[in-house]
Amino acid sequence: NLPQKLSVLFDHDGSADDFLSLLLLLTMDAVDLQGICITPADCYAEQAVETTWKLLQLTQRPAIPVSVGDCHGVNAFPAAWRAKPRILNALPALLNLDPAPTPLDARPSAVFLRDALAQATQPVTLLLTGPCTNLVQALDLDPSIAGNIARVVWMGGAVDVEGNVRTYNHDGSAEWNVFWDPAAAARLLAYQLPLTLIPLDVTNTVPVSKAFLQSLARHMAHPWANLAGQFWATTVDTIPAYEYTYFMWDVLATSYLAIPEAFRLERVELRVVASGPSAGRTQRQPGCEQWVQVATQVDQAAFYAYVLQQFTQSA
Ligand code: AGV
Ligand code: CA
Repeated sequence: NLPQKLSVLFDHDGSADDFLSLLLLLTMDAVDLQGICITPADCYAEQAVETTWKLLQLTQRPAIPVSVGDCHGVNAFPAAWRAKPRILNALPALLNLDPAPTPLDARPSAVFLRDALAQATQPVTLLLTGPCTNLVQALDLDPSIAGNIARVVWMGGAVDVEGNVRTYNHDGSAEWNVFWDPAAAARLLAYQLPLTLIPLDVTNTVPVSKAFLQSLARHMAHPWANLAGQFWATTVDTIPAYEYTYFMWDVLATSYLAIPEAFRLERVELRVVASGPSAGRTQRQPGCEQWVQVATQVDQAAFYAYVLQQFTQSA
């Protein structure tokens, strides 16, 4: 008997580390990627679709369906961040690939997700590396799909640490993926699915370090190491007005699918602040009965070693 693969649906929002997550996911032999949804949050959808398709071509997976979400966060990402990944499509490794090799799935991501989950023949793991709006819309369309969700793994939140939102009229306590659509996040928690959060508490411990990039660059003869190194190089000028460091955010959440044993989790009762100066804050609230698994620590060395191994393995 072959061990059963993990059936995965991936919803990303088009920032550089979302694509590094996609590349990492596509290197995982134990993952069967069923479809990709794009949330137009930390990206412009058109560019994000193009990069997604190009990565699927490079990794010889052209049949994986791609859909775009019909959703708008109440708190938009800075335009400079959204436009930034456009540079990825101009890198020599991607520039000459077909920008639109297949049609986009005609359904908005919420409908795509609902259908994919309704038709699933085994429980599906949802990996979210942007806001959770598409999934919440899908659950609203048909709450019974919850029965086919094995687990939701979401890069989002800041539980016992400061957030990373630095904007007018905000106290800085929220993480961006939650802040984009706080109401959706609040509803996701209320759905009480098996949910594992990979919040800033743990992503803060894994910066995109120069030492890591140097070890990757030593393997630049390998196509994935080369491409990943170039993607990360586009992030080193992160706008100082907001932050000084780019973190492994989404890549860490993605690695959880393959190396869960490297993480320490805590069961927490959590609520989301819906509005006001702390909008999007994820806060412990004993007694609220919204139980979530929160990653609080990771074995950093094991994580960096895993990513390096995946991007340097022979295809
Ligand atoms: O808050 C982290 C989330 C992750 O999903 N994103 C980036 C990752 O894809 C928002 C974000 C925070 N700081 C950023 C972000 C920055 N300096 N540039 C772009 N996006
Ligand atoms: Ca993201």
